[in-house]
Amino acid sequence: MSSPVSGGPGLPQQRRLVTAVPGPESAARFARKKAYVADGVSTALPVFVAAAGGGVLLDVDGNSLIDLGSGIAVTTVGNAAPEVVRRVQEQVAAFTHTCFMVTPYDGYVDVCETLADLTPGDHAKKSALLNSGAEAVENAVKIARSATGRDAVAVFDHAYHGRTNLTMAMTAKNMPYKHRFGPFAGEVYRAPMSYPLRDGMSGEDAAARAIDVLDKQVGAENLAAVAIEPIQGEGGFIVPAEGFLPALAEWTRANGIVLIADEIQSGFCRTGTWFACDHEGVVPDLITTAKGIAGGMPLAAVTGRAELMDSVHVGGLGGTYGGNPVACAAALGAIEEMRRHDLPGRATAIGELIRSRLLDLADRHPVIADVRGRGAMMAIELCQPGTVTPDAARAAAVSSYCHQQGVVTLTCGTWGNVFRFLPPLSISDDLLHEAFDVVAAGFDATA
Ligand code: PLZ
Repeated sequence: MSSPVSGGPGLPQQRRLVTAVPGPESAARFARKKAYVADGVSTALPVFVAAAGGGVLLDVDGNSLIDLGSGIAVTTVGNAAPEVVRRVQEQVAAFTHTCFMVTPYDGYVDVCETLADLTPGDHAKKSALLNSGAEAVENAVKIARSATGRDAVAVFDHAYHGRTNLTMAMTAKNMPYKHRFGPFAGEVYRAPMSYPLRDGMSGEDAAARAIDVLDKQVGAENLAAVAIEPIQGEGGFIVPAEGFLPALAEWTRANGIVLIADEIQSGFCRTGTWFACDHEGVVPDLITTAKGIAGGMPLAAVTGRAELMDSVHVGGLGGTYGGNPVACAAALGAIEEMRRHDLPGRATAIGELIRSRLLDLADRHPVIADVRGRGAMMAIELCQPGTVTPDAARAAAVSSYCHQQGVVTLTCGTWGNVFRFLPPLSISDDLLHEAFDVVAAGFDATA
């Protein structure tokens, strides 16, 4: 209802509370949300945003909050990043849509060429552009099935791949993603994930365990694809033990199975490299990207070996909006920001700062059973002290404390007991320190 306020990095970079959080303006808007928006669409923090940029969100009450969520790992380059705004404005004034399947345009091809360059591996690559992460995963499975002539798809415990019918089947957690939404797509099989805190296994042993399950319960020759998040996102920021991903990649290669890396949450500089696969030199056959790719505009992609991508018949891939010109302009702007400001390097530095703050916190609070993650994708898992029994209530309590103090935090995990930190890479060290002071105070206040 209100007219937009300018955001971007020019917004005052501060935490400043002028009302309770949420304030009266947000509360009034939330009542309208209740009246007109389906209850199934929930919100983590009922604060309505007026502008955002750098490392802050400005709400309609005039509160300035520190952002440790980036809209779930989307505004990696910062909200309303200058190069995204500039290119979107230019594009939106030139034309907003033609449908690439009707009459093509440069932006789409530019994004595909850039993806071929940035994604892991030196082989010839091609891409198809879609609207959402789930749609990218669906298309990766279509391509893998078409290329192999096989049906089965393997996924992992704690996996999250989306909310469409096929991707619900691929997602592990029932509540809230799958409950009462079945029946689900068939030929999806689940293997045990490497979860160092809970299984204590080496990467090689955890891979052998997963491969044995797939071999015995599905059969390698029936598998079209193995889909995996190289660092699991919604499932709890689970970083598999070193060696797990390379062993899996070797097995899929030896058996003609398409390895799909779902880098929708971990990709585009988030973990300190362009893609999380880069940390162990894993080269997937197909990679799915979305979120951080376009600075907040809806865009997703499947990128992969040219011969796999081209196994699909002409006309077999597409969609009305996939690779929309405005979203492509945003992606080119976001990638320009990532290159210009060395955002992989910035993510590494942010990761070091966060890790040291979290290790310090873990020393003082035995409820923190694990500090993990890479780059600006960090988390702590909360358990009853001395055990691995999840403590979701504590995670919720600390998160709610942070929200009230003007720090936007998110939780995740199969048991809801993981506190995750995904700041925009445009955030300053000062704001990060201030945010972690608040997180620390949250642990003290709820002890
Ligand atoms: N694959 C690895 O992280 C999206 C989901 C939020 P879409 N994660 C955030 C929610 O509750 O809906 C995600 C992901 C990974 C796929 C997806 C799906 O991406 O763009 O949300 O469809």
